[in-house]
Amino acid sequence: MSNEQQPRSASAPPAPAAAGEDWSDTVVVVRVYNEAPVLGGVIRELLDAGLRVIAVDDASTDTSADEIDRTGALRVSHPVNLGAGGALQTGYEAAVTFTDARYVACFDSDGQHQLADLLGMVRLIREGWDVVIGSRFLDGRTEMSFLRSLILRTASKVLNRGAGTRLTDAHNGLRVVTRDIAARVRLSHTGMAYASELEYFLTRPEHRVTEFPVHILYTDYSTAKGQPLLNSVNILVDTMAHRVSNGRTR
Ligand SMILES: Nc1nc2c(ncn2[C@@H]2O[C@H](COP(=O)(O)OP(=O)(O)O)[C@@H](O)[C@H]2O)c(=O)[nH]1
Ligand SMILES: [Mg+2]
Repeated sequence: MSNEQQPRSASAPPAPAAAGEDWSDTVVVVRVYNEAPVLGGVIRELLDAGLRVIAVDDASTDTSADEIDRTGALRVSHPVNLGAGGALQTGYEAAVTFTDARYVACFDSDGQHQLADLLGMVRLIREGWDVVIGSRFLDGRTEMSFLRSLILRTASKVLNRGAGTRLTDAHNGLRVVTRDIAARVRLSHTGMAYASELEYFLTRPEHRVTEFPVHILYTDYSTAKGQPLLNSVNILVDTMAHRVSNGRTR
């Protein structure tokens, strides 16, 4: 199978609410690091829609673990902070070990991701894709600074050149993958540097990969907590470094 991205058009209507649809084929990994003020609302919305949720508490020092338990979601806790990549690896392993879900999604606990986007991505992967990656650049809904946009677009170009893909947003945290793919992910980077490693794996030529337009909300809460522009710069540098050290040849 070839890696044929056919991004959903920018005019694709947002997915309607979950009402009546069965989402039990999907488990959502929600990584949590000190998100007590908002994570309850995020997880409850997913559970109320009928999705299964595994929350990975990455050794939070606030009351996040209690907040997770109050929602009734399955909680897996790290004894020490491993970073977003380590939390994702744990989440994928837990999803495959503890559920029989066909699809494994990843959703931020900081309120930046939208349920409607996730549901649209699940509908899309059911059509036969292996990987559906969210993109902030397929429509104009996500507002971000020119500089952040430039850096993220450049990182995507670097990845595309190395991986032979045509992604518009290579570092979007909202992703849905098949169970088989989730079972084969082996991240060696645990911190934010995991992103390039993951994208190179997800976009391997044998995987059927596509994008779906998503709206990332840069709320006061999430920006205050830490979406520094430096993150985007790190992503770009890391993507280049990863390409140099792992440069895939297709
Ligand atoms: N920043 C950060 N986030 C973590 C960590 N462990 C788990 N997470 C969670 O991983 C998700 C992504 O982190 P976030 O800072 O929002 O990164 P971004 O939105 O991808 O730029 C959030 O739900 C965090 O709560 C960690 O050590 N650092
Ligand atoms: Mg986030």
